[in-house]
Order: sequence, then C-alpha cells, then structure tokens
Amino acid sequence: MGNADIVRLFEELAVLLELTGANSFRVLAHTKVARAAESSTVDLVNLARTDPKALSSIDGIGSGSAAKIIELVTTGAVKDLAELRSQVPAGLPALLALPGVGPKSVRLLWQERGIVDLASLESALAEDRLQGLAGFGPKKIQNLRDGIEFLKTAVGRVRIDHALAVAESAIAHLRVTGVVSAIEFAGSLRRGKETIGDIDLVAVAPDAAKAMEAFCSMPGVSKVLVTGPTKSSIRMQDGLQVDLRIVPEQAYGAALLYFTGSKEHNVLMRGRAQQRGLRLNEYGLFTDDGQDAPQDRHAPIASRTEAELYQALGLAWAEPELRETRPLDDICGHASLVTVDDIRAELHAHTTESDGAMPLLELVQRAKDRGFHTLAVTDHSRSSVQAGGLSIERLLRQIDAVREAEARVGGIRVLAGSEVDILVDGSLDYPDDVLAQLDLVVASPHASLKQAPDVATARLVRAVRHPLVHILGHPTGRLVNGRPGLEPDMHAVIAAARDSGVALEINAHPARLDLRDLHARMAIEAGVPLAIDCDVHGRDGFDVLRFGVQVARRAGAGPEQVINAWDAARLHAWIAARRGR
Ligand code: DGT
Ligand code: CA
Ligand code: CA
Ligand code: ZN
Repeated sequence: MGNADIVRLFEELAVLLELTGANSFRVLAHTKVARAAESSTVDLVNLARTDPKALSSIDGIGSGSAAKIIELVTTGAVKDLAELRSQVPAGLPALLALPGVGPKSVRLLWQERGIVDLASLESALAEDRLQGLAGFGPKKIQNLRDGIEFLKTAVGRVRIDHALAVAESAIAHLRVTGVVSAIEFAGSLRRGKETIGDIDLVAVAPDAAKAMEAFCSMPGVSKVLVTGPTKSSIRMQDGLQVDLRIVPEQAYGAALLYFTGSKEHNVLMRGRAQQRGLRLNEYGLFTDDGQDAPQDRHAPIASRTEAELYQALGLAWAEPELRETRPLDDICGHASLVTVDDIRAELHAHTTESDGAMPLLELVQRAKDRGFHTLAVTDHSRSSVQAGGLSIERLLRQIDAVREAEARVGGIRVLAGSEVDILVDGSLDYPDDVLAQLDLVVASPHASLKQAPDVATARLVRAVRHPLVHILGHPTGRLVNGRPGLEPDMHAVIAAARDSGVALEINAHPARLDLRDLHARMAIEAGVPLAIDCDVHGRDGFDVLRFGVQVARRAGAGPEQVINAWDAARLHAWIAARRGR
C-alpha cells in the first residue's frame, strides 16, 4: 500500500459523493486530499502507521480525511466508501469516461431516466428517452451517441510489438498485391516509442486509387474512417487506426520525414529552414517567397530522400529513434547507435528448471544458433515460488548441469547464473556464499512493486551496492500498459550503479522495456553500462531483442555502452572483475 492507494480512495470517494448529490465543498475536500497525496513526497501510509496525528498537519488533509487514511491503513478498507458504493449502481461511474460528460449529467441520467450503465444509456438513446431532460438538447444527445461509439472503438495507445505486427502485415499485403512501389511505416512506430497511438504508412503508388482500395479492403479492417486519393484512414478489428498517405515519388523523403515526426522535431527542422530563407513541408524544401504552398510554384531544392533534406539544411541524417525533442546539433550525425546485429550475448534466460519453456540444452543450442558467444542461464531464485524458483540445492546442481551443457554443445560460453530476487528490504534471495559460486548474478525486483518511492530507492540502491551483483534486472518492474511498478529516484539508483560498477538492464520484452528510454539515457550520461537482455522464457524468446535495442537507441546508446555488444574477452573480463578475479 502506498500514496497511490490513498489517491485512488479519495478520487473514488469524490466521484461517488458527486454522483449521490453531496454538496460541492465536501466533494472538493476529497479531491484536495487526492491531489495532496499524489504530490506528497512523504510516504503517507507509513506516516499513518508511525505518527497518525501528523497526517492532518499536511496541507490539504483535514481531520476527517486523516481518520479515513488511518482506517484504510489499519483495516485495509473504508466503511464510508463501502456505504457510498452500495448507493450507486456499479456501472454508473463508467459514464464519466464519455467525452463532455460530468457527474452532474450522469446524476441526472440516473435519477431522471433510470440509466445505470453504458448499456442502459445506449437503449435510452435508441428509444429517444432523453427528450425533455434539462440540459440534454439535440447537440448534447448527438455528443452522447458519438461518445459511446468512441468508447467502444478507442483502444488508447497499444504496445509497440502489437503495432509493429499490424504495420508489417499491412505493408506485406500492399507489397504482394503489387499496388505500391515504395512503402514504409513512419510516426511513433518508426521512432520506436514503447506505445503507439496510430500507425502512419507512407507509400508511392503507380495507381493511387487502386492502392487505396487494396488498403481499405485488407484482411482485419473493421471500418474505413476516411478515404481519398492521397490519404485513407482505417480502423482494424482490434481498434488500432492505420493511416496511409500516398505521395509523389519525388516527395517520398519529405513525406517520410514529416510523418515520422516527432512534432517537436518537425518544428526544429522548419525553424532551421526558416533561418536559411527556406521553407520545409511534407512536399520538400523550397525557397521561401513569403507565400504558402511553395510546391505549387517552385521545384523543390530537396525532397526525394531524407538524407538529401538534412544535407540541404547543413545537417547529417538523424536516426528516427532520436527525433524527439533534442536539439538538431545533438542528434544529426550522432555516433552510431547499437543494432540488433551488434548483440552477441544473452545474459538473462530461463529454463524449465524455473518458468522457462526450454530445457537447458535447447536454450544453449538456440543461443549458439543465434551466433552468440555467451549465454547466462539465470533461473529464478527461491522466493519466486510461482515461477518455480530454485532452492539452494537445485541451484548448486544446476551449476554442474551448466558446465556439462557448455562442454556438450561447445562453441559458446555458458555462464551459471541466477535471476535473484531483490527482497523487499533490498537484501538478496540467496546467501552470499551461494551467490559467490555463480558466474553471473542478475538481481531483479519481482514482489512488493507498490512500495513508496523512497523505500524503493533504498531497496534498489542496496541491491546495486551488493558486491556480488553484476546486473540490475528490470529495475522498476513496470509493465507497459499494465502496472506502473516501482518509482525510485533513478538518479540515486544510477549513481549507486556507477559507484559499484553494476550494469543496468534494458529488459527487451515489449511488455517490460524496463529501463525505459529516459532512464537508459541517464545511465549513459552517468557512464553506467547497459545490458540489453531478452529475459528468455519461450522458444521465440530471443525475438524480442529488437525492442530492447530500440530503447537503447532512443537513449543514444552505441555498442560501446552495451555489455552484450562487447566481444567475448572484454565481457568475460568485466564479469570476472566484479568478482575480483
Ligand atoms: P502517436 O501516433 O500518438 O503514437 O504519435 P505520432 O508521432 O505517430 O503522431 P501522429 O500519428 O499524430 O502524427 C505522425 C507524425 O506526423 C508526427 O510525428 C508529426 C507529423 N504531424 C502530425 N500532425 C502534425 C502537426 O500538427 N504539426 C507537425 N509539425 N507535425 C505533425
Ligand atoms: Ca502515429
Ligand atoms: Ca497518425
Ligand atoms: Zn527473468
């Protein structure tokens, strides 16, 4: 339990109070507590336990609210909340997600028309039963209809692996049907962001109408949102939107540049053009004659390829992953970024001994088939009971098995390791004399991921300072679109890693991508090496590597900063040095 639980409690109380018609001061008092808990650096749960009187001295928290926090912390529940929930239909708060609909409207719909959830609102709309309700004119009613449609189809941002699969199959479809002569994905997907709002495709087509028709009738399309000769937008059955732009061949580079973005990068590029008396748009780079749409009057100075455009602005090409908000001079002509082909070692992999799907020998063979010079076998430790964590006896037997497997497969160094749990207080899940027998230790947090930030910081710093640890695995435990995970002070964790010579993992699994790009960049700036690891569990476990590499690229990492990209001698020396050998 942490401040976030207090935020949730008071937000829900405020909503329920408003829906039950409580006076606005009471509602506001609860909202204020939520905001106070959200922005407080004090661990309020801990305070409620150790010094409950001090709670009400915090700005925004009155004595009544303090009592509720103490009740939550000591009993795990709050009577007032249960009471309010019992007064409000369970499906009612969901109506608040409709655009432009607040608690007052929801309360009216409920009290005056008996609407209790989205389904009953939909039937009321279908039967025209909202007529005559105060404030529900034809426009508002139409907004409700659109809002329901929106809620049904909106998926929010999707994980990059999902968007990539959709984009690649759309591209393959348009290529095999022969309707495009060039096509690429642009937007956030090309920049490698961890989540994608929609997919942007840019293409050249000999017959645009035919290409658009093929696009709109692809397998998996549920709705054509708009279609025209240069742009179509469709929604896939899973809700993801895909935009296709067809551009003249000579404007392909300019369009790709524009639709790759980011918006901020485009602004910087246009500014650069302006400084030189030029104008940049999705058609190309033109002389600025002070009027809009220069493409209608001038031939472009550059437009065919991205590199040409950067060059015409006096810049070297910028990797798409770096095109976010950083200044052009920092990212254009940036030193080479790490690539999937640079990665020659996997340092975080599971076997059937814990929760992996492959027996040891198969795992080793697959790593070797990938051309890796090193594989570390890192099954879970004993506290990860659900994941089949190894007892000390099983771990010691596995060390022998690893030596045997290495000899049997040959041609690949196999390290006996462990993904040892970082326990709630930052201690490790095996005693030191056991850890000392391993070649490589990855320490990762798995449980208690809702710890208060300062407790999490202390926990991770302690683990990183442990002299037997090589790599801090998925440092926050967050899941993309899933759970926020720990929110430690990453500056402190990175500083500790630098002092003790520990590497930080970018867990390549698209559900994790932990370290995230920003933290990986902080690590690089501090001189802390990165490990990009697949956390292999299944037979296709190595395939997620590209996502981890992309995070490292967004952070500006070159092969130098990534220990898995080092040659065997250098990596093995680094690993051994941690043990003073
Ligand atoms: P997303 O889809 O939310 O994950 O992020 P993006 O970056 O793919 O954004 P999206 O799909 O709205 O637009 C694709 C690119 O097109 C964007 O990165 C830059 C460019 N773009 C779109 N709208 C604007 C705009 O209003 N101004 C500028 N400068 N560029 C824009
Ligand atoms: Ca997009
Ligand atoms: Ca878009
Ligand atoms: Zn793992």
